[in-house]
Amino acid sequence: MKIDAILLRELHMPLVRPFETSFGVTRNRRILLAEIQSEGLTGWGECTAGERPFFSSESTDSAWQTITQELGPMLASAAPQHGGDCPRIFRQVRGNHMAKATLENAIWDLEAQREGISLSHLLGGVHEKIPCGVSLGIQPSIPELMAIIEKELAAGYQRIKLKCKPGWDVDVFERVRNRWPEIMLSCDANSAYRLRDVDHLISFDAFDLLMIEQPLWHDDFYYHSLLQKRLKTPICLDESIRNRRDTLAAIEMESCRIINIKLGRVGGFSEAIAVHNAALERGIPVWCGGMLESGIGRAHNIALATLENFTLPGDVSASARYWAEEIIEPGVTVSAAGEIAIPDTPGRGYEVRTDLIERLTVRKETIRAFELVS
Ligand code: OSB
Ligand code: MG
Repeated sequence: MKIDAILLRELHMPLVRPFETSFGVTRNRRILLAEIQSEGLTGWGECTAGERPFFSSESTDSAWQTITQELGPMLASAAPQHGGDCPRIFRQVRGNHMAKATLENAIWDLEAQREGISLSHLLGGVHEKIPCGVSLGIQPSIPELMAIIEKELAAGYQRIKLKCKPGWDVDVFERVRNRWPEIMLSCDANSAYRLRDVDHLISFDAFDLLMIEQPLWHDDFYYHSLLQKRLKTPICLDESIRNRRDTLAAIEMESCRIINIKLGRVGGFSEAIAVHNAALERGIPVWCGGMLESGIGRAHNIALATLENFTLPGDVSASARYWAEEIIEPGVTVSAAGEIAIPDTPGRGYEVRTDLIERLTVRKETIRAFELVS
């Protein structure tokens, strides 16, 4: 496909409520969207980098730089036939997975439109609906958390994930389990614990958690493997898994029994599919993580989660939980059974509200191909 134009924008979008993790609080998102024009079609991609480089080393500003200075010109100079061509086009740039995914995912969206099939179908998806859970941030008090859980369970969500850190863990789990002995419950530490906390982490086994997500260092496999040997509860890795090789290493070392796949963290749909397939072949279930995405990233997550081995409820939930105004139409909704129905229209399956996007845009830049030097 001939790339006619690449436009990168930054949008400011306030969350309907703050989201607190062990590494900080997010109130307002600074979201980058790539809009790629090709042969009369428009593909959209979203950057999942945080405002600060706390979840990973990327940030909104680092991704802006990498996309406008490096990846955008590389893509504009290439003629990708498939989304799967992007890793080769970007191969000289190390890391910067979230920046790469922003562009690669827009090409997959374009490709699905060109082929007249849904993005889910293009990816090889098999599920017609996906099970949904919610990720609940650290709250000012346990009663406030209990009220939120009550509301989300009433809405139908199939799994409750609690963000945790030292001081917001076992007391919270105990209160939640006493009130709801049967629910699917998990926790996510975002690397908040250290080896001195191993006995404390073992005490989490009393709460019948579905998994403990990323308890130790963000870049570790070895110490997670030692910890997993001592825990009954499965460890799920998020931050540590950057690609297929990491997936194989983690499974081989028994660092985890479950994997969270995030499109941005692994660099886009190609690598996400490779991680998925590696886990599937080794009997390790996966689920789709979230990064407080707007509708574009959410639509991409939904398509990804239709692949066969996405068997556990993901962190992909309704648009209204994050946004007063959503940039896709219709916004993502979740049924009373806690499921999202997969759209079957060509491409991402949700219309883009360009008027609203324009209103929320604080900067935009057109990216051109590298000048040819003679
Ligand atoms: O670790 O899964 C995480 C949000 C920001 C950064 C990291 C994480 C999260 C979430 C939120 O858990 C998931 C969502 O609702 O989008
Ligand atoms: Mg996580």
